[in-house]
Amino acid sequence: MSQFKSGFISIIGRPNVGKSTFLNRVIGQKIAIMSDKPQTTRNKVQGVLTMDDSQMIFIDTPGIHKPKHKLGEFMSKVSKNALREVDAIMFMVNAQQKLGAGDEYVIEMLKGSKTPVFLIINKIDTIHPEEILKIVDQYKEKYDFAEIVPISALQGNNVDNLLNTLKKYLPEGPQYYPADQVTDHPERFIISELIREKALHLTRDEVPHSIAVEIEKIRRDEETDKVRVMASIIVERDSQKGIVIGKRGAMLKEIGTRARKDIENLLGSKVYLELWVKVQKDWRDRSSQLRDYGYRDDEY
Ligand SMILES: Nc1nc2c(ncn2[C@@H]2O[C@H](COP(=O)(O)OP(=O)(O)OP(=O)(O)O)[C@@H](O)[C@H]2O)c(=O)[nH]1
Ligand SMILES: [Mg+2]
Repeated sequence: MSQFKSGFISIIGRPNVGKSTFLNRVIGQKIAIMSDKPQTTRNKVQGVLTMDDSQMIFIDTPGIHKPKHKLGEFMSKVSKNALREVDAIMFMVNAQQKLGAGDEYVIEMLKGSKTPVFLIINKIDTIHPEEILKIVDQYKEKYDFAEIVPISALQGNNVDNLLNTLKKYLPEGPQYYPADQVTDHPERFIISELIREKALHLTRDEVPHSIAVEIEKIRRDEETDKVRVMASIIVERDSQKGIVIGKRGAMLKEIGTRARKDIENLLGSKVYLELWVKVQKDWRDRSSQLRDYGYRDDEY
């Protein structure tokens, strides 16, 4: 029998290319939040895929962009750090987007790395198959990729093939995590992210980027088996607070209803969710508040 294989695989690329969508698809569970807004992912999120003959640990990272504040700098560090000490790197691009300065920047980061880099052309469901070859040619000129794999993370096209190819690049190794563990993050983190996701989906412009979520309390009521979650949505200005609360609280109620459904799915029990909105002026540029909201420099 062949030996068990295991290893770490980083997923990097510009914002919005579908990194978290891919992670959730292969893990078969929502552990990383997704949205059509750029810069959705802010922390490193590890997803563990255990099979009979292998264990792949995927590392989802924040989309690489030019930081405009301390939060952006933190995100950028997280992404860069994820390139170290992994067995393979998936550089994901969006088939709909032209190879631009953002991709060139990522390619520069990859130069000098000894780790095999896969070019993943995602969202192929949105283009004509003939276009794929053109994209492949453009990227081939820029870097010597170990493999080039077109996929649709949303629809699942070619994802199994990608997993089989990745497996070939993994060394023989131990099973790092128990087979039933899908992520390294505690439930508390995922719950706060699910709330942030709903707030992201329902707001626009600068508001989604200005939101953080802080869990105040999670308590299971032994008698009813209901879980009570108390959380605050943090924004940067009073005007944003007004938007997140909405007319007669309608927006906050909608965020709560949507988040509660996802949290119930995650926990497998009924949830009672209480949300507040707080203003912390310019929190994205304040080190101590970044730490409070889970963007800690020592945790990437
Ligand atoms: N049509 C199509 N849309 C996709 C595909 N993969 C992801 N998307 C969409 O692209 C958007 C961004 O997806 P995410 O998974 O949040 O992207 P990301 O790369 O993690 O983004 P950041 O966390 O901001 O860096 C969402 O609206 C997804 O539904 C795909 O294969 N096809
Ligand atoms: Mg993401």
